[in-house]
Amino acid sequence: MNAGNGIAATVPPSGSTQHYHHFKDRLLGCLEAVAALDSVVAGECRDLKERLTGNLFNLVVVGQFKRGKTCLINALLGVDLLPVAVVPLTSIVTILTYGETLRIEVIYNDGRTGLIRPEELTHYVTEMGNPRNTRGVREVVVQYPSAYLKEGVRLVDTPGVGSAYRHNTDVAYQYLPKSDAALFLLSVEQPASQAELDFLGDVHQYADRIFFLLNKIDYLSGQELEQSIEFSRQVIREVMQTNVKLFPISAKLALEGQLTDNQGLLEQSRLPAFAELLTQFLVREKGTILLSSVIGHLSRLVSQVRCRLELESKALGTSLDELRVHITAFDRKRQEIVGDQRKLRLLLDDETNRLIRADLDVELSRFQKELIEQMEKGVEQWRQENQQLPLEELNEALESYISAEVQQAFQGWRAHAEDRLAAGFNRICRGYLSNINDSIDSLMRFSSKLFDISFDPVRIEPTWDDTSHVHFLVKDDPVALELLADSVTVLLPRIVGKRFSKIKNFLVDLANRIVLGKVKEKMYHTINMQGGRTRYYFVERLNKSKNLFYKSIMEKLDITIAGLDNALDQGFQLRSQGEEQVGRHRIRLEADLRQIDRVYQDLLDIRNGCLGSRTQDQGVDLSERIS
Ligand SMILES: Nc1nc2c(ncn2[C@@H]2O[C@H](COP(=O)(O)OP(=O)(O)OP(=O)(O)O)[C@@H](O)[C@H]2O)c(=O)[nH]1
Ligand SMILES: [Mg+2]
Repeated sequence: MNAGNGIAATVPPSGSTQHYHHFKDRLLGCLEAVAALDSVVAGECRDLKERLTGNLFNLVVVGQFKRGKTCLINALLGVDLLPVAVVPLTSIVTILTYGETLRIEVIYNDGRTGLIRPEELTHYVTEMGNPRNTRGVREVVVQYPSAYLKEGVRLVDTPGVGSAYRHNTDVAYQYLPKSDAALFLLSVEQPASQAELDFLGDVHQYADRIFFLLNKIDYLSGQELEQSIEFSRQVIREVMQTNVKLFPISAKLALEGQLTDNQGLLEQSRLPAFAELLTQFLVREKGTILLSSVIGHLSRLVSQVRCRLELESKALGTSLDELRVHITAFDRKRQEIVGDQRKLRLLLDDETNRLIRADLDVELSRFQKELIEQMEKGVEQWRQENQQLPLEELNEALESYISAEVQQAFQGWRAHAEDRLAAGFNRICRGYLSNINDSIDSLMRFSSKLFDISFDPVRIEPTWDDTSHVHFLVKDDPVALELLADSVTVLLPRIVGKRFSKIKNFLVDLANRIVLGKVKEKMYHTINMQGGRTRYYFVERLNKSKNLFYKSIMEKLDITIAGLDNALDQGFQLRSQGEEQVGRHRIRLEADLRQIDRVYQDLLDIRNGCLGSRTQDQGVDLSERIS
C-alpha cells in the first residue's frame, strides 16, 4: 500500500496501461487506508472500489465475414483458441474476458447456462457446428488467463457484417454504442464490399472510436501494400466523411509469432505496435477519466472523514449536557434534510416522465411516421414493377419483407434512441447528484459549526462518468433484442439489405400482382406493434433506472448521516464512561487523523502524477503514426 508512506514508486510511461495500473493501484491503496478507519462506515468506499476494480475496456471486433476477426482475437490473446476457417464461420457472439483459468460458458436464449470444453467451442459458435443456431445459443463467454485481458480489456468477437447466415440481429450495431473502441477489419485481398460500406455509412457517428485494420498484409509486399492501404483509406474516408485511422496488420503472422515466440514474425505482423496505440487510446479515453473521477470522489470523502474525526475529538471535550443539546440540534437538521430529499423524489418522477413524453414519444412517433411514408412508397413501387408474380409467392415475400424491414429499421432507431435517452436520463441524474451533495455539505457544515470546527467541503461536479454507472441501465443481453413475435421474424437473406431500395431489386423477379390494401394494413399493424413494444421496453428501463438511482442517492445521504451519528454517539458514550476511556480514544483519533492526512497528501501526489500527463497525451492523431 502506498497511501501514507509518501514514497512514490517509479512511474511507468504515461499513456501505457502500466501507467494507468500504477495509479489505479495507488488509489486502491488510498481507498483501503480510508476504509480501514473505524469512523468510516462500511460501504462508503465500496462504490469507488467497485468502479476502480470493475473497470473494463470493451473492445468489439467487427467486419465482413472472413476478414480475420477471430484470428485477430486469437493473435491478441496469443493462443489458438477460437475456431477460424476459410468459410463464413462465427455465428454467435463470443465474449473474452480475464480469468485465472480457461473457462467457457454457453448462455442460451432461454437463460440456461452450461460449461463446455475448448474442443467443443466449434459446436456452439460456428455456423458449421451449430447450423442456424439450432442449439439456441445467445452468447458464449470465455475466460482466459491472457496478459492482454488482464490489462482490463474485454474482447467481443462478432459474426461477420453482411454474412448470409445471420440469425441474430445485427450484433455489431448493438455493441458499437456501448463499446469503448471497435476494431473494424478489412483485408487486402478483397476490396471493401457494399455491405461493409453500408455498415460504415450507418455508424459514422462513432468514427472516433473505430479503428480500421487492413488485415492479411502478408499477401502483399512493398508498393502493392502501399497502394492497397491508400485505396482502402480513401474508400473509408469517403463513406465516413472524416479522416480515419487505418492500420495494416497480419493477424496470421502475429498469431504464428506468438505461438512460436518469434519476435521477427511479430514485428512483421505490425500488430504489437497497433495494440500499443490502441491501449494508449483506451487509457486516455476511459482510464484517465475514471481515475480523475475517483480521485475527486475520494478527496471529497477524505475531507468528510477528517471533519468527522475532528468532530468526535471535539465531542470528547464537550460536557454531556452540551453534547445532548448538540445532538438534538443535529437530529432536527437531519430530519429536515431527509424530508427535503423525499420531496425531490416526486420531482425525479416528473422529470423522468417528461423525458418519456418530450423525447421518447415525440421521436418514436416521428420515426414511425417516416417509416410508414418510406415503406408506403416502396410498396407502391413494387406494385408497378412486379406485375407477373403468382400471388402466393408475392404475399410470402412481402410478409418477410415487412418483418425484416420493420425489425431492422427499429433496431437502428433504437440504438439512436438509446444514446439520446441515456444522455437525457444522465442529465437528470447529474442534477440530483449535485443536489444531494449540497445536502450532504450542508449537514456537514451544520455539524462542524456546532462544534466550532472548520470544514471546507471538496466540491466535485458530477460528471457523465459518475452518473453513467448508476445510470440508464444497460440491458443485460444486447444480443437478444428481437422484439417482433416469432411469427413475423422470417428474415430475408442479408443481401436484402437495410433499405428499401435494395429490397426492391431482390423482389423485382418475384412480384406480379399485389393486394395493396392488405399489404399496407399488415405494414401499419407491424409498425404500430413494434412501436408499442419499443416504447414499453424503454419506459421499463427508465423506471427501473430511476428507482435504482434514487435508492443509490438516498444511500449516500444515509451513509453521511450514519457517519456523523457515530461520531457524536461515540463522543457521548465515552464521555459517560470516564476520563480514562476518553484519553485512550483520543490517542486513537489522533492516529486516525494523521492517517487521513497522509492519504490526503498521497491523493494530491496521485492527482499530479496521473492527471498532469493527460494534457500532453491529448490530441495525438493516430492516423499519423502509420508506418
Ligand atoms: N494470409 C492470411 N490469412 C489470414 C489472416 N488472418 C486471417 N486469415 C485467414 O482468413 C480466414 C478467415 O479468418 P477468420 O478469423 O475465421 O475470419 P472471421 O472474420 O472471423 O470470419 P467470420 O467468423 O466468418 O466472420 C482464415 O482462413 C484465416 O486463417 C492473415 O493475416 N493473413
Ligand atoms: Mg470469426
